[in-house]
Amino acid sequence: MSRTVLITGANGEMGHALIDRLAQETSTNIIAVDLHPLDDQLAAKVGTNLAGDVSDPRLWDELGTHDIDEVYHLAALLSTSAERSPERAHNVNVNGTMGLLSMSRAIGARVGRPVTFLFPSTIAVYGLSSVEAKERAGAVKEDEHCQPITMYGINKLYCEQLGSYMSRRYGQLLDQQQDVLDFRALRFPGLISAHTVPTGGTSDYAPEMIHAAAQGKDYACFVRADARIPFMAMPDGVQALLQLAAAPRASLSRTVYNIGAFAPTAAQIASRVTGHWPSVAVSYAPHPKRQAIVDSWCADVDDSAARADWQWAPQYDEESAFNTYLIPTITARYGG
Ligand code: AKB
Repeated sequence: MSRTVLITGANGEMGHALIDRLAQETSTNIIAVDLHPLDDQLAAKVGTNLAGDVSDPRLWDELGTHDIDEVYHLAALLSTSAERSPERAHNVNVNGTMGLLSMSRAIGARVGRPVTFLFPSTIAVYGLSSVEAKERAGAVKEDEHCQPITMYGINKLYCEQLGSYMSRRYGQLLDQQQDVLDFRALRFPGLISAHTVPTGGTSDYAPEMIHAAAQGKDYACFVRADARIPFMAMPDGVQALLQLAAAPRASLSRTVYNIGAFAPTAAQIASRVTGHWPSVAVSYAPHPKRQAIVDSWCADVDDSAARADWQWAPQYDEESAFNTYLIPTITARYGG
């Protein structure tokens, strides 16, 4: 049976990876939305390609005419960008999400089955009050330490709750008669892709360092050597989204799940990088605001709920992420 999926933020890092993966399925019709026109190689892989702002009601109206089965709402202003333009972040991250949730429930009501809404949330929803508190907390569970200090974290935490509310209000959790929306969220760690370099995030130091080194460039890291947050290889991030989307609803004990893979310090990432590209130097020039953001995020996540409910297990740990995915693929990308 064929299905129609909507991907917002299609031009972003995860959009690229998700489209590459879904385009391999002949039964999937992809509607891609981004603020900017899609890259040519990406545009060739999607059925419908729309340029637009996710907070624009005209876009919701246009998308609402399609019989969409699944929404992957990837468009967002990430943590560093959101600190630079908090009002804009609120508009895109919150108003855009609310508009797409309402659009999804209207589609669900029209076609008579629930639209599955996949929401990428983040470790930015956590807010530890000090480095000592962060160390003490270790791997945090979903309901612990949810006191975000950034606009982005606040937006994402609120939208998790908004989506969960809408799912109860318009989904089978509350009323069998109104089963039109099925909201599911994943809290992603920092994602590292071998194909793209992120912009606007605060976990960007890891991918920036790796991609710089592969091009023979030194890197000045904007957080301290001892800064630690969880990371994940991009293929695992995409796999997690697809796996959660496909999980039987009855198996889900929550609407929001942590997922983890590995949690190195910046120094541990640097040591892998310089171990492989010894001519490259990594130095540390912490940026006070970005450092404070990373210090407030958890050092690691407890993802036992995802492991138990929908058998989440990352393919890549730190060793294999570097040795079998990142280093070989990035080396090939920059021509050895
Ligand atoms: C960011 O740094 O803002 C994102 C995230 C951790 O959600 N990569």
